[in-house]
Amino acid sequence: MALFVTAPASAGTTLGASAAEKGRYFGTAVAAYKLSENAYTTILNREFNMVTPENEMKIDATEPQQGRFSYASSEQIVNHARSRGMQVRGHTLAWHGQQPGWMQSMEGTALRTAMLNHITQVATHFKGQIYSWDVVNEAFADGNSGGRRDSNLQRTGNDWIEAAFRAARAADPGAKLCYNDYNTDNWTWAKTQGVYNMVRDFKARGVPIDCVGFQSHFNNDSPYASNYRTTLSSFAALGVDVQITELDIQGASADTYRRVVEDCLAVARCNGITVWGIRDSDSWRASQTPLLFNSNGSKKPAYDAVLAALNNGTTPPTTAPPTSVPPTTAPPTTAPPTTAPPTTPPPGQGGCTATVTVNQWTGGFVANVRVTAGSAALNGWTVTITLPSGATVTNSWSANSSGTTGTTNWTNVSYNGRVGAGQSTEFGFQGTGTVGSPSPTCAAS
Ligand code: 9MR
Repeated sequence: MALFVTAPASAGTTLGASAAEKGRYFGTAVAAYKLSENAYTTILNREFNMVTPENEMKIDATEPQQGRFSYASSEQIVNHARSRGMQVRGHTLAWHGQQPGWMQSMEGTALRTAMLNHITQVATHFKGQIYSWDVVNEAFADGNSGGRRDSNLQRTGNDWIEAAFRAARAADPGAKLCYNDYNTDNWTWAKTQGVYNMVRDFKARGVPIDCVGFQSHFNNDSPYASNYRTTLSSFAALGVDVQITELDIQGASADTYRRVVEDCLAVARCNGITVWGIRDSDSWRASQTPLLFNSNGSKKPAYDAVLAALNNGTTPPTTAPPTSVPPTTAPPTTAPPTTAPPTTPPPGQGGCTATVTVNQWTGGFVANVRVTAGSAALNGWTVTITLPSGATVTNSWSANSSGTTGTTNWTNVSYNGRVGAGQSTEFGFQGTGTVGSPSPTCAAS
């Protein structure tokens, strides 16, 4: 008797096709000088439907001398991709890194003008050919400040990022405009919260931002964390798309790659995933063997895990789903009522619970609070948290607070008051001092 194992009819056999069946793309960074290498383009053309020039669209490549633009290698990649039905992510219009010498020595108004001109020229040149632009790259500082990185661009004024986005929108209104960064994958990290607050502010003030890129270079210093899905869904809840833009994983754990794919598939506004190179030998960190293909071009276990995850994923609902945190209430110990309960209790009557996750460092903290509706939908909620003396809230998101010290009441904002039965939403705050392990209470309203 013969046994046949058949894939579901809809299962794709390549990364790009399988991602497309889930309404997403699967991309890679591409180096122009490798396009003449057959082994490289064979994999590229077979597997991927999104391409990011690895270095060719950076400022030093596209404007090597001020006012003299150079597009040969970037056009080579764009033409290779688009002639084969692949789309292109543009990377990057404004960055402290890889500036040409003339820009490195600039400051102030002259630099601001030069930056805006660069954005206008390059985005106009590629107008209509770019799926999404990394308009600004890596503008936030590492560590616990949650603030901006110092650079000559930052020193032109804190509004340099929004000025960059406005110039990009004017030049190519059809491209999605992204802010892109690394070490912003872990929801509890101050840098993540800093970027989150900027995006929330941009959305509130109408700055034209459409997406946030999460580079997702995972390694021993910046490992994948299980709250990654919370990061993606929290940003998406601000009204932006999210994209995984430079994925590589030290050691290429198949399990971690699978989880990253599942996290993207679980968030409706996660548009797709780009890995930062094809073969391990193509990686900027080749010694970490972080990619999906061996240096000889063969598929690694991580490749199989990614393909399987893409094929098993289900189409998510159009609103961001709750992340998979188990319910915090214990199951009832009493026997169920003998009469059938109402199937749809009125809003709020099922109560709510709240849990808090704290990231504490010397002198400061970030607290993330998850509000979970009970057996009925919430129309609004209030969470009460008592802060120990010495702890002071300096900043918060996705809730309004009654105060900054002592007993604080946190109520929903307009877009997160409605929570379906058994569903969750999140808010958070940052502060100085030591917050300990608060025990929040939740009341439905
Ligand atoms: O992969 C890129 C490598 O070839 C360059 O030498 C390097 C120089 O800055 O940039 C690498 O790509 C970076 C990307 O542009 C932004 N995020 C971090 C990437 C890895 O350094």
